Amino acid sequence: MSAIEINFDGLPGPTHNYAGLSVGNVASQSNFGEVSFPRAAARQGLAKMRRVMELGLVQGFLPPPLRPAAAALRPFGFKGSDDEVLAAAAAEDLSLFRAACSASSMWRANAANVLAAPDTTDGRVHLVTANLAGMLHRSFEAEETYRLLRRVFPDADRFCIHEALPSARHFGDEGAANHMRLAPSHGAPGLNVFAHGELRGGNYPERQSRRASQAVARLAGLDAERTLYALQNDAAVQAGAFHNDVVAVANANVLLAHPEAFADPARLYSAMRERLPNLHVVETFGVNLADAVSSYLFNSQLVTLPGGDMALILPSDARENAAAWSAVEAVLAADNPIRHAVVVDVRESMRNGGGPACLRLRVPVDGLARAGINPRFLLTPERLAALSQVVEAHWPERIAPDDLLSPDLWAQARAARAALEAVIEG
Ligand code: SUG
Repeated sequence: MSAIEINFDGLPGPTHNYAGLSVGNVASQSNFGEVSFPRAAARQGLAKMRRVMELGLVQGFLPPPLRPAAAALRPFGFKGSDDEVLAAAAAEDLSLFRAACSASSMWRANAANVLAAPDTTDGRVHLVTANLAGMLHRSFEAEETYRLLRRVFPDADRFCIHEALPSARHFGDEGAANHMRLAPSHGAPGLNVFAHGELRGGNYPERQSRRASQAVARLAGLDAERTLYALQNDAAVQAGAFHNDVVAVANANVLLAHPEAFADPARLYSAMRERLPNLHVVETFGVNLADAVSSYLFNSQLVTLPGGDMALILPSDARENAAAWSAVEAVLAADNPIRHAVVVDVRESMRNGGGPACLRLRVPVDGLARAGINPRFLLTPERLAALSQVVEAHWPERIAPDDLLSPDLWAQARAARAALEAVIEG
């Protein structure tokens, strides 16, 4: 059946800031304490969504949850009004408070694993909410993400939304950022490749556990014959590839991966070729892991355009890195379906380690499933314009680290959320 893929982008929230919360994420660590620009972050996110729509693709969006999240702090014993909870947490446990302020839900590749209908036992699209157990601030996202996904995909005949796995390190699950689907086309049965880490004693945590990926496959009823598990390369994780989508991206029958992305690439690619004979593994040369991590070349979105060609939607950082850009030119000149390079500026997100691919959750749907999506979360030019207006009116221009402590900022974030909800429901 003919199917398309819809990218649902996370809208960067009004508290977007640089609190250095993610160990192993080089950008997040190195920009700790910098001034952030939430309005610019949201503008950049919306401009990317607009650019993808201009390519002729259907575009969805996912709103941010309320931050600071007083609700996430209450289980730790903080009591009173929301402002009292926030003020007490800021005074008693600043790092916990900062975790509750993060706008990290913008990186919706980490919202859930998405399993395409042709691959699941019951023929529905399955979304398994990610527990994001590896990072405290990200673990706060799971519950609301689950509720949001139910709201966006309400048609239970077409979609099955799963709650997150238990939130424990042994079941760490980072969602679609560590999952790749390869298939002759979006509507055909495909091969699901789950990339995962393991405890190897490195300085940087390995966030995705194989056990979690296996549970995801089980929950969705994936055919074991069409499911592969691939260990991430230790060197890539320790170079800052905290998610596999920092070093690899797949679309339909194309895999673009850094040569050092996986622990045993030869074995993985031959297992993939056995199941998908027309697989293109696109090689890149001359981009070392440090360049891959700083340019986010592999964190591009690889999309199929309506005419059938593929385009890479790259961060401007890849355009500015000589090694990365020569690799892009070589990829475009080589014999593979990737024909276009589209450069987008998502610098505010990049400074926290999130490129174009991190910002979106891809959902493959046929016509009936598409009709079952809540249209309020699909973009039209009008809805995009309305979102832009809310951002211009309510998102703070800049946040310096101490601003997070200000009740005025908390009030502004609440007003922004109310205005956004009014647009969504309006
Ligand atoms: O989980 N950064 C995110 C970036 C996620 C990128 N997503 C994908 N690769 N799919 C993370 O490390 C930084 C927040 C801070 O430092 O305030 C942060 O959470």
